[in-house]
Amino acid sequence: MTHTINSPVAEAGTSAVIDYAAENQALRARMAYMLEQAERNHEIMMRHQAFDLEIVAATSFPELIGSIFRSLPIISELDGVTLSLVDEDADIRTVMERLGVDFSTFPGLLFVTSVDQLGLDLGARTAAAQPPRPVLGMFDATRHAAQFPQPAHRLQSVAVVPLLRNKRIIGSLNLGSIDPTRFTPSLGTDFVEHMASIIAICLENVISNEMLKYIGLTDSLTGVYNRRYIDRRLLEEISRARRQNYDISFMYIDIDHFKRVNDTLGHQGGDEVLREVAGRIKGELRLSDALARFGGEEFVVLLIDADLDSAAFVAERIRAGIAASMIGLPHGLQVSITGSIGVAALSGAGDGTAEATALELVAHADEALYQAKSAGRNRVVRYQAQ
Ligand code: GH3
Ligand code: MG
Ligand code: MG
Repeated sequence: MTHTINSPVAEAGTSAVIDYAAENQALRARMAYMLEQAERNHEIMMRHQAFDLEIVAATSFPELIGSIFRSLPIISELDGVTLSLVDEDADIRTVMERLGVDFSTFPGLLFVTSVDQLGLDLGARTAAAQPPRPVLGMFDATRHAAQFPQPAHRLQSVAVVPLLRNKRIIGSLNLGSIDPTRFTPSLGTDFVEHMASIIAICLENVISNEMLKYIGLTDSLTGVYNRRYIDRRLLEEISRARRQNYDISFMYIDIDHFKRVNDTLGHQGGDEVLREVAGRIKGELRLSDALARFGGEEFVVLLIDADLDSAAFVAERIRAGIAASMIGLPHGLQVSITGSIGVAALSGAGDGTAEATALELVAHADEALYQAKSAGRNRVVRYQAQ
């Protein structure tokens, strides 16, 4: 059905013929398109909400980073996602490594030592300066080499989004697409900024949690584990050793005549010696072994999958290492140190609770240490059941 009507155009002097059926069809198509868009937007929003929940729930650094790299490219349909973290003194990196984070599993995680390396437009950085905005535009292999060192795809456009916490720049979220129109300088950035703000909060949260965890488990003087860590680890390892039927051994190391060291070198000199001894012990151990300072000038080592013979062998190496050379101190001072070591082992099965077994193992090593002291110091004694 075709009608002639006076349309605004017609008022201008011409008349238009409107095909209602065609108009109807066009409107329907438009409606269907809008519905499709609305559904798509809704779906994107739902995916992002699920992503937000996922990253907020992450309790550890690797879990958070893993979630970001796994989920973000999918939900945001991106072809490259990397994360740069500002880590001035490599504290974050060091602590995460000490906590066992394997960085090789996160090739997209990049560390920089200063905010200037993030590729953001920092402008005049006065105290009142506005926080930097995301930088969107064409991908440039030279300019973006730092943010995308090994892009898996031929990126065409990128967004470098600052990660801000209380106006402090903690890093940047780097998004890449093979679509040249995906990130253009004129594009609104509310959405990526919102996403970056959630990621920044989660990052700061897990990083401070991991730092606290680390501080709670390490000895601040020497950087080796503390007693709390070993107490916990011993229980885990005893249970595992029983399930998997292997031996674990325990070493109690005490520096000989340490009071004299303190008396002659002062407490600070004594502290220096403790750090050096911790380093020498560590140098003789495997990655799976755990070294802790139990307090004072006493160290313990938990050896995994080591029977009494092999533990005594390692102990002898440690003893020799401590005594081998003088320890250098500031002002050209040098001191010669020895240590006594008691070793005990727990073989295979065994009964009793893990707690009772742990106490017994430590007590046995302590008893052997006592014998080493009585027998003249600077020696290794193995615990022998009476
Ligand atoms: P022994 O050969 O019998 O082990 O003799 P010792 O002098 O080492 O005896 P003991 O274990 O009783 O002395 C430990 C000393 O370690 C006492 C204390 O002054 C000192 N000490 C404990 N904690 C620290 C510390 O954190 N730093 C320093 N510098 N000294 C410490
Ligand atoms: Mg002692
Ligand atoms: Mg001592």
